[in-house]
Amino acid sequence: MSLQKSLPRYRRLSAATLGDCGARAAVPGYSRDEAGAGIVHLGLGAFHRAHQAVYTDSAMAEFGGDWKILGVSLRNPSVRDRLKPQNGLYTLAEMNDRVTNYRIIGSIERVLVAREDPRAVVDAMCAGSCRIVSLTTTEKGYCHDPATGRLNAEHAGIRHDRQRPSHPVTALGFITESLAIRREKGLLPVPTILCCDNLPSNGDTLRGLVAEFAALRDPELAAWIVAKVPFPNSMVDRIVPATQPEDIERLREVCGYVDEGAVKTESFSQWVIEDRFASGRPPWEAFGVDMVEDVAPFELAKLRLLNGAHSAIAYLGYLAGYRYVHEVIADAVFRGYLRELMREEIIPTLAEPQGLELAVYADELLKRFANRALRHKVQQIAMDGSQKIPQRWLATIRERLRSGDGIDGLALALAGWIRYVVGYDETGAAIDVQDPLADACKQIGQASIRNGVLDTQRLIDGIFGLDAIFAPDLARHTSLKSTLGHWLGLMLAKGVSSTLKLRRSGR
Ligand code: CS2
Repeated sequence: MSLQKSLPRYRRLSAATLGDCGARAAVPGYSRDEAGAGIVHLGLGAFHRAHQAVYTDSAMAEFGGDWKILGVSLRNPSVRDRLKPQNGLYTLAEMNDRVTNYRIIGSIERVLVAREDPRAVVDAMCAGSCRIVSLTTTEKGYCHDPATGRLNAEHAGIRHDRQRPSHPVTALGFITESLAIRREKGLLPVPTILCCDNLPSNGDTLRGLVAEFAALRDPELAAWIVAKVPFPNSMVDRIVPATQPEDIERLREVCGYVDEGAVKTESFSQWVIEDRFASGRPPWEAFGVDMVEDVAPFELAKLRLLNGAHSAIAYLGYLAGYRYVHEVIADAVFRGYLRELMREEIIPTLAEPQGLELAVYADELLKRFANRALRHKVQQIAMDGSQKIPQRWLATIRERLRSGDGIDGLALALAGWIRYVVGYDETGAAIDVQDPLADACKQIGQASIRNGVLDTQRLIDGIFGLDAIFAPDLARHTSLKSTLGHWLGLMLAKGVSSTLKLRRSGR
């Protein structure tokens, strides 16, 4: 008997096999063929599939409605290639240290790849059925300067979209082109543009960027967009590590089918949205979504505490030799540092959101980070730090410096990022730094070597010269720079773990 014949054959998840696949996983509780599409989503990564698509799946199961999602990958065809043979179906694995629950999600109708056919995406965004355009393109997808929140007019994608507005490549280009067509032809309904990325005041920021970009083409279009199209702010929260081949393998073993589009996540999920929709929305609030008037307190708490701690874990943890978030949290010295960072430096800058006690929230975060089943790689969080640290750390640092409060722990994290982006670790091995500014940072690192030794003040001055990240008030702040110099010097001399231990014993 050949090996091929002796192996059990596994079916691939699809509309045709759904009935059989559902033996071990929950299946969509509605007829997918009867539901129409109502949402176009730009940036169909794992996060969207583990968050908004799940809430929308629940809403359609309970209340019906034409809210299926037309997913758009802006560049990479990989999600489309995985989901197409599965008719858009995929499995959500919710994992904690004891159990994993599997559920098949049916809310994605199909996937378009913008780079292959940009006009098909514009048409979908202009369709009468499209009532919401939502986005998770990650921080760098907004083509802006994180230090100011303003458009980066020199961005290659923006330059392209100005020259060829009918065939855009950026999210800003697609939104502007589709709204220009709606305005010109009087096409209804007016869609709501719902930003779901971890940006400060994400809806307002996106509206400002779209208006800036549209004004380059036609100031009246920009004014129309600002007057007519709502861009509610939202706070999204769910930890979604990238799916690994072993996750797909495990799903096959447990559930008995192959799913190339599976995503894994924790059981926790949160979504807070400002309830300003022009043309309806799914009844998400029936599934735990908070519809509020003002998202700001929730969003600041989440960005500064969860994402701020996450980035500290990523850079300091990586340098200390850890590869997964749960490993960093299992180290008592790191845990102590993070707890203190949140309680002593971050929480005092925050207004308490209604119904959320921040000290309890911070402790809960440490428990979420300790989830071993997720195997969340620190390198995933470390990615694109230049786009993340302004809202995660720098805003907090600025506020504390203004009010004369200490920034010791935050400066240590920032020193960790600077140490990391230089591009080699504590053993001298190269770090795979994934960041739009990776080359610039590496060059600054190299230019800071004097007689074979890294000159920390030169390095700090060079990095603070990156004005897309550091506004002039921080770049000029001498005491911040000297605190950073202290931590960087210690990290280079003794390593990150010893630096954290020395700091603890000195307190
Ligand atoms: C993480 C976030 O990769 C990162 O930068 O900090 O993706 C984080 O897991 C989510 O924001 C959690 O809601």
